[in-house]
Amino acid sequence: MQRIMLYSHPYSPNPWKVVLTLEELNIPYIMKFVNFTEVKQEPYTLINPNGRLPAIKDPNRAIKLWESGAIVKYLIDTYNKEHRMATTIPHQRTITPSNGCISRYPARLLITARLRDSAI
Ligand SMILES: N[C@@H](CCC(=O)N[C@@H](CS)C(=O)NCC(=O)O)C(=O)O
Repeated sequence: MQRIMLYSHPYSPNPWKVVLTLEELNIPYIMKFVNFTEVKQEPYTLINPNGRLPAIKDPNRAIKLWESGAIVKYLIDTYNKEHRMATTIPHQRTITPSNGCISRYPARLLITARLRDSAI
């Protein structure tokens, strides 16, 4: 598998949701930091026309993608082969926020336990 390119910034939160997802799913990646002064101009806007971080390029599927929630969903849908993250139980998938990757980590276990306790 070729490494995914993640465009990121050390001090902004949204790219780190993607990092957590890549790490959790053991997806190989390279992280490139982009200065905020460069996000609204080419070449970065050729990757993300919205001029915001994060964005990814996945050479395995020839895909460019932006919006952290969309990226997290794409990575899970594409690479979550061992179900390390999102639950496979349909009603719990519905309740787990689709763009809140944080909730898929230890908090997911908490949510699952609470759902079981409250018998939703
Ligand atoms: N909804 C977007 C928000 C992206 C966003 O606002 N990114 C910030 C950094 S966390 C950014 O790029 N700011 C620079 C700018 O808007 O010029 C996402 O979740 O990816």
